[in-house]
Amino acid sequence: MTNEEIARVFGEIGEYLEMGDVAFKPQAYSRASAVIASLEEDVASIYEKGGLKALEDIPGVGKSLALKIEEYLRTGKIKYYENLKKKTPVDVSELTRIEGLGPRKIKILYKKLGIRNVDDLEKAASAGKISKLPGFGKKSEENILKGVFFAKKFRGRYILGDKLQWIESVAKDLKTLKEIKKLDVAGSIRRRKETVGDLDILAVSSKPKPVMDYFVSRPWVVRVLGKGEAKSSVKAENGMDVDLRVLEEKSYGAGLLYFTGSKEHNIRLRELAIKKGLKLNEYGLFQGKKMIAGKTEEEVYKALGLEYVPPEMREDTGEIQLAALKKIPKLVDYGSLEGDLQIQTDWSDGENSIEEYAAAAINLGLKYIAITDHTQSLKVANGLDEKRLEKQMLEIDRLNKSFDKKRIDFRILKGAEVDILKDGSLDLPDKVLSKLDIVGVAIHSHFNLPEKEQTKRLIRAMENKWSDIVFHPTGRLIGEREPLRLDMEAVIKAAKTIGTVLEIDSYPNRLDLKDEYIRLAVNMGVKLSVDSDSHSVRHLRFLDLGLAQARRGWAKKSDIINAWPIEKALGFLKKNN
Ligand code: DGT
Ligand code: CA
Ligand code: CA
Ligand code: ZN
Repeated sequence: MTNEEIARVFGEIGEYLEMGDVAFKPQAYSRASAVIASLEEDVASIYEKGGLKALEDIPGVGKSLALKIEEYLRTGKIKYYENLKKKTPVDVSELTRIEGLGPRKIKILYKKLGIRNVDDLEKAASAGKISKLPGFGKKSEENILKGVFFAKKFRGRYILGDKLQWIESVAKDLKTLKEIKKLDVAGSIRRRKETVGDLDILAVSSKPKPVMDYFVSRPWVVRVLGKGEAKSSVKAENGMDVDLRVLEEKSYGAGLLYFTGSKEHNIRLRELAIKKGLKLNEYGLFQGKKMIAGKTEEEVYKALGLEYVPPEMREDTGEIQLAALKKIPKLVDYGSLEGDLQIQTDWSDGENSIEEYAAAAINLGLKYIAITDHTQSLKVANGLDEKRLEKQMLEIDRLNKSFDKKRIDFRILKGAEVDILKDGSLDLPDKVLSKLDIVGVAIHSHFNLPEKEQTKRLIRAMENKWSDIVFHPTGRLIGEREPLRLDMEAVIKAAKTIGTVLEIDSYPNRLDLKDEYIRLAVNMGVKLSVDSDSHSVRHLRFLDLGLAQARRGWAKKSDIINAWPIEKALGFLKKNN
């Protein structure tokens, strides 16, 4: 459970070092931070089993970083980090989330104006002090104010995908207590909302007292916010609040329903109960004093005359009406993807080779992947030109042949994440695109065009005969960057007419398309793909987050082309070329 904390500290060290204009080291720390954040195994247990040596075996972790991890595990602190923080006491992680503010600018703002956090930043920008600094100007002051507004909206919320591993480890930790008979995570996390406020846990136990004692004394608890007989709240090491409620078995379903929410869904259900002369609360569904349902959620829905509603749909956006008609769609299942259509390798800005991705994908049970490295105009990502792409195709042919030979049922598709230029033309000529199985198109520049122009640009890219999929269509970065100004209804309509697939990018801070647009696309019969956007083999597991978003958008297997066998998926794309 310490992984997240160490990752955060290493990330901040990287940012501090960048402020100090150190050339090489910052990347080493940010890379190690990313690796540790997504490690399956807890560093504490790695260390316990193999000591310092085992820590050094973690990719990107050398001797000096391993020593720092050891120090943290032993003392709960890293002196080096504490010193950097003392020297420049600014909240780097909060400030770097503001678009356009990097460590260097943060340093100037601190040195010249004493800005330490987003509140200071807001005051200085509102007072017009920032535009007077060299290298800032009126425009960037305006942008900073916009960024502040955005950051404040996000405050106190966490990106689901960043916390899920930690959440699972907390649940596992609590389940080890023998007095706990059953345990589930509820709230927005169970609904798989893209950002979540706190962790709500429900448990069944006939002995709540030892459960409460155990909960508040876990080593990852930094503060007890409240302790009662059957409910307690704590603050965890990563800043998140955690609530634990103990329920009786006979009320567990009603409790789970209530604490899963959403609040709006609950209110609707309660109204429905009242209409039927019943009463619904977190203890059960009652007729007068008699409890008529409550042990399971299914039972409660049924007694209300409803079909079961999957947690991802419980947002009061029409799901209860569907449940009353027994028309809840069969949502796409977790783990049901056959392929992944967006992967960046070490040919551009990814960490792993094509071969390593193939091995990892096979391991996850996938049947095919498309290699979609960036193209030439994206220089920061070492984008591929025609020549290198041709070379990559040969490598893919070679690997596919080797699978045939070994009778492995797996295919690597040739693809690219082709940059959309300012006017909507594509970054590679048609004769190259025609050789690819998967042409993903994506916007990585000119984010600020007005809606009309941006919409026209994207649709023009979709109209290219060879484009198959729009990758991360709205370009948003949750808590960090607003979506592009796009007329999404027009984009989705165009996708329907042209036959373009729209992607659900599964990267935790993208989830793009988001639920609302997924529903719109599904309603209009537009096909989707759920891709990992991996930059490392460790990212392939994000696919389930994309599927969660797909389920929140009411998507079925028939809506998602890479949930289909490869021939069918390719057939669909070909038909539209
Ligand atoms: P979050 O934590 O902000 O991401 O969102 P939730 O949905 O997890 O909300 P939270 O943690 O405040 O409460 C958990 C669930 O408890 C919520 O989804 C529904 C239920 N709940 C909380 N407050 C109320 C309320 O005032 N009325 C009703 N009907 N349900 C409530
Ligand atoms: Ca919650
Ligand atoms: Ca809560
Ligand atoms: Zn991209």
